[in-house]
Amino acid sequence: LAHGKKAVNGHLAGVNILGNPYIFDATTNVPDSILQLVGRNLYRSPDHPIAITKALIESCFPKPTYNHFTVADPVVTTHENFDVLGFPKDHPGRSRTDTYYVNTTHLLRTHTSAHQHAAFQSLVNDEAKGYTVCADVYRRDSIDKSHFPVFHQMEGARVWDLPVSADSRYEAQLRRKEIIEKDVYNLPTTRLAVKDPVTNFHKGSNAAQPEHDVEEVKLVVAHLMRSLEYLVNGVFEASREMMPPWQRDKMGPLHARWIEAYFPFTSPSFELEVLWNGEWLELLGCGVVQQPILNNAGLKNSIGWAWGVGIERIAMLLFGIPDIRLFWSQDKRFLQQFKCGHIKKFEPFSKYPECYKDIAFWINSSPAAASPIGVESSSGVAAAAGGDARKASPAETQPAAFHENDIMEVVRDVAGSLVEDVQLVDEFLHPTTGRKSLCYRINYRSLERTLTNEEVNDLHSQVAAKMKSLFNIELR
Ligand code: FA5
Ligand code: MG
Repeated sequence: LAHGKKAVNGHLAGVNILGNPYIFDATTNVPDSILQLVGRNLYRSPDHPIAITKALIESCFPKPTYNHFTVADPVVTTHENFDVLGFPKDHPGRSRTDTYYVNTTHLLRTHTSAHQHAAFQSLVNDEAKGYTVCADVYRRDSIDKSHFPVFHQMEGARVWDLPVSADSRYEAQLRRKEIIEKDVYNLPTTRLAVKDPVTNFHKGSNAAQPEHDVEEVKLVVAHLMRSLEYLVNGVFEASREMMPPWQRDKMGPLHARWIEAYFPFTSPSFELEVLWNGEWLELLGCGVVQQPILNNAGLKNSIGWAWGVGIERIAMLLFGIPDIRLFWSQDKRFLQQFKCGHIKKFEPFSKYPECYKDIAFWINSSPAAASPIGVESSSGVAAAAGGDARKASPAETQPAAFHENDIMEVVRDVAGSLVEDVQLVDEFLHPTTGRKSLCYRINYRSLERTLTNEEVNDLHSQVAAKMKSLFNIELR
């Protein structure tokens, strides 16, 4: 069992996650429906598309240069997930509307970067100069075909030693330049058409860090970009190979583009997008590691890059899997299609009918506006997140101000993976009262069977009831 609950004085006051007990408090907002998914470890079933993709990515970052890790337990401290990475105190990622908190000090990791510090520490005095780490990560997020509250990430990093003494700096840089350039040339990316960003490494918010040599940073960035293009090119080649020749020959290159990005723990930072089914799809974020992070981990004399990729995004591309919920399917018609080490196009089994329902409501002006994590006293959001946290939460007399991610959470809690997507279809500001009205369209569809009308109506009225009881809104 991944988790079991403990009752204290008749109240559900905590939870056991993978053998470790946690006490709930006013910050708790992790619902049961999410805890159910902890410990599934999809990447450990060799025939699962997540595991096949993980292995393919690892093969692009081979031993002995890179060590490969996985971390089964998703509970980390706020220090590991945010503080050590330099997240500002008011960063939106820390908010309870975005993150699942077990309690004030512990949360379900929102990214594999939560293990960056430990992974860098493991490189001190090690033969390896880099690592990959793969794990399940958790986010309160919107619901659609490419977003699910639990998904998998893989992070990679590579460091090079910096010369200790200033004398050897120039010579060492030349040597390193040679090594990096040789690496870069050895990474074929023939099938890729890439657009680079125009970056000014000298100034601006995405510049080289002050303690770095700009020429050196350019090289490290080139190595980073080529390494990731090599990865994407490899994935694309693998998916081309499963096409019939007549189709393969007609295919042009894969279009990709680099765009500038921001992460608290890298500078400069970038994201890589690919053109897929006519739309730009973000695959990964990356950048040159903030020097204080390396220094804190005992790598004072190193410079390095890091990246983080969504495994589902790559797997969807590779296998042609159309809906991110399918990865969690226990349906044999899904699971039996994949075999360790083989890439093959997913053959959709019959799609069951969809059923749309709308929910519209007025937002009442709320006296208790949302406040940042830690300061919040009224915990309607914890309540929104589900059963247990709600009972444990001390203050919940006032309905909370509504946030977009809250409806996603309510829907998920009521209907789980029976919902394909939730979209805001109408937004209206009343001209005289100034009140705002929102209308969301919920698309109910099971991947495994046809839902009955009664069933959908029942789910939908549960969603409405829950919304009404938890938030300061008025259903229309
Ligand atoms: C991060 O999580 C950074 N930790 C990545 C990073 C690592 C940057 C190291 C620099 C250095 P981001 O939030 O953009 O960044 O997520 C990274 C990738 O995860 C995205 O590009 C996307 O592929 C995937 N992803 C993000 N949210 C979801 C989601 N809800 N469902 C599926 N995949 C997602
Ligand atoms: Mg991103």
